[in-house]
Amino acid sequence: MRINWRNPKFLKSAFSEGDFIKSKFPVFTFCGRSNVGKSSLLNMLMLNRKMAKISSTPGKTISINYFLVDGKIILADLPGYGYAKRLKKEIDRWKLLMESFFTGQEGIKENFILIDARRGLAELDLIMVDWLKSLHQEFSFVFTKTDKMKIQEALKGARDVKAVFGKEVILTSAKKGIGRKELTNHIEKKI
Ligand SMILES: Nc1nc2c(ncn2[C@@H]2O[C@H](COP(=O)(O)OP(=O)(O)OP(=O)(O)O)[C@@H](O)[C@H]2O)c(=O)[nH]1
Ligand SMILES: [Mg+2]
Repeated sequence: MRINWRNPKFLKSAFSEGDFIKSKFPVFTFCGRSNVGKSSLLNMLMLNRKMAKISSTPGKTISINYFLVDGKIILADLPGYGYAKRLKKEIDRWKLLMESFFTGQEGIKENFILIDARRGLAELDLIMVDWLKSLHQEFSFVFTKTDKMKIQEALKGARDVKAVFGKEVILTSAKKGIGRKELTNHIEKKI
């Protein structure tokens, strides 16, 4: 289905299960480490620099932000993990919210796990992968910030991920607008 990406709308922020969207629309999520570039990538997709908030204090709010695009699909900006300065009780809140989201949110079609292309998959990302698998959730990998490295290195990283997981990696840079078409095509093919 074709989507007009120029027609996004912020729906709401969810802080607990009661806030989840009762959706008849397919939901695509964006998850990954704090500061990996989730909100920036969403803004690249929606061609709007201000739609998803890019905060200067990473990992500050533990909420899920929903966007409706073209009245057809929902994109969910999930709270990041791995923020070093987070308190234990905040980590527990993150776990609780994520667990109830992945089991309780209707219509989740696919989850994009964003990985900083320079870092590759770290331990917490692997835990996320295992967790999504155990919940029978579909996922794909997206490399972010590829503008910060040589393209050959990013491609090698993507090949390494493919060798382990058997999945193609979508290479992106929100700064340079790289990978937008690939990502939008990927989503449009799924609905
Ligand atoms: N060079 C470069 N910087 C980027 C890119 N994407 C995001 N950034 C920067 O990385 C920082 C974090 O970006 P965000 O989009 O806020 O990351 P996030 O994953 O949403 O962070 P949290 O919501 O705090 O978990 C910001 O300073 C962005 O400007 C990119 O493609 N290239
Ligand atoms: Mg963010």
